[in-house]
Amino acid sequence: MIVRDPEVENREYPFATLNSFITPTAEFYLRNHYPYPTIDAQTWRMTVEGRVEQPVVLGYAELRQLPAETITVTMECAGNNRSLLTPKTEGMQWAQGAVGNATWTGVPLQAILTRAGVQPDAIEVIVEGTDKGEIKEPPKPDGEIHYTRSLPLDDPILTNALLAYAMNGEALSLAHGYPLRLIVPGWYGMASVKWVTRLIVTAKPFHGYYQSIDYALWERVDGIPTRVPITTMQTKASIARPECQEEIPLHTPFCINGAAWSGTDEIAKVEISVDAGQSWHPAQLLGEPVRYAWRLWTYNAPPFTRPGFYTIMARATDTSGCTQAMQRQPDRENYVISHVIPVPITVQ
Ligand SMILES: Nc1nc2c(c(=O)[nH]1)N[C@H]1C(S)=C(S)[C@@H](COP(=O)(O)O)O[C@H]1N2
Ligand SMILES: [Mo]
Repeated sequence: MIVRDPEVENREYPFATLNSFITPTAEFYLRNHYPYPTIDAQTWRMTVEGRVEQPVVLGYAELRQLPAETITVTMECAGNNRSLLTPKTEGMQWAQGAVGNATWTGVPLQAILTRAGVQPDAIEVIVEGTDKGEIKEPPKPDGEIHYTRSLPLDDPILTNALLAYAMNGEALSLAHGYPLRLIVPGWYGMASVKWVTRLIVTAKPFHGYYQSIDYALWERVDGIPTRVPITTMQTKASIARPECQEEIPLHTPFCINGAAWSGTDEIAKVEISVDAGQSWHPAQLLGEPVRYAWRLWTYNAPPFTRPGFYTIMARATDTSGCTQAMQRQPDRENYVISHVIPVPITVQ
């Protein structure tokens, strides 16, 4: 694992080593804003409050007895690939490994909300984590805050959101949110709140720090830049090997491999270019499509016959026909990095 922060545990997967559909838990990236909270499963409770018919309080043992579901979900941090942006931007300087694919087991969020009974005027559910701390850079509220995000109640994604207590068939580790974390399939990782203690059903749009200041971006509405929370993962292919600056032997066939994912659709195709985007060739998609999970792919490249510097690229197209852009949209600032990223290699 590559460590990205000496103070709070933040580390990423060395993406070049990608070789399995499921990311082993020990290799799954970690994104933490605050030190780990102290959790005692005996006394831990999750409450459901706000615009509900009856507030609900659930303990760990009780939650684990409710009807459960298991889903395979690829989670990518909205800042993944940030270190490859020029000019440099603020934030954790992730390379390619702030992404992973795991199975998650838990109770559908919807089932818990139904149990509490959502009042007719409710529009969002706020999900609060136990972890807390002080924001360092302004604009910031005074004092400590908890990591908190909300989900709109009318978004179709709500029916797939899971309150998970297990990851890859084992009890969730503290680092990944023990005892309970939200998993929002198809959305960037910031929505999947760890160490969940409180669900607040609300009749007003939520504008917490991690909703409207951080993990938000500019979207043009009638031409006006408007602040909106980051949600759906954009369609993207990422090259594992060759790595940036890798040396490829002359006159030798070589393999290009990686993964591709999309928050809304399945991956329809991945195309490869070994000539800086002049010509594109289809990669082979491995395995079967799994909704909300990435698709591994591989491409057997013909040998280079002349030494020199080359640029390889991969671009994904999803089943609704959307292909990754070649250029970055500047409105996205330091988040949602989904344009085609060139990988320079040397052939000798
Ligand atoms: N409570 C809490 N939940 C959180 C975070 C956090 O710092 N605190 N980080 C979020 C972000 S930005 C990401 S990308 C994912 C990372 O999940 P992981 O550490 O299990 O990989 O958790 C999200 N949920
Ligand atoms: Mo993230």
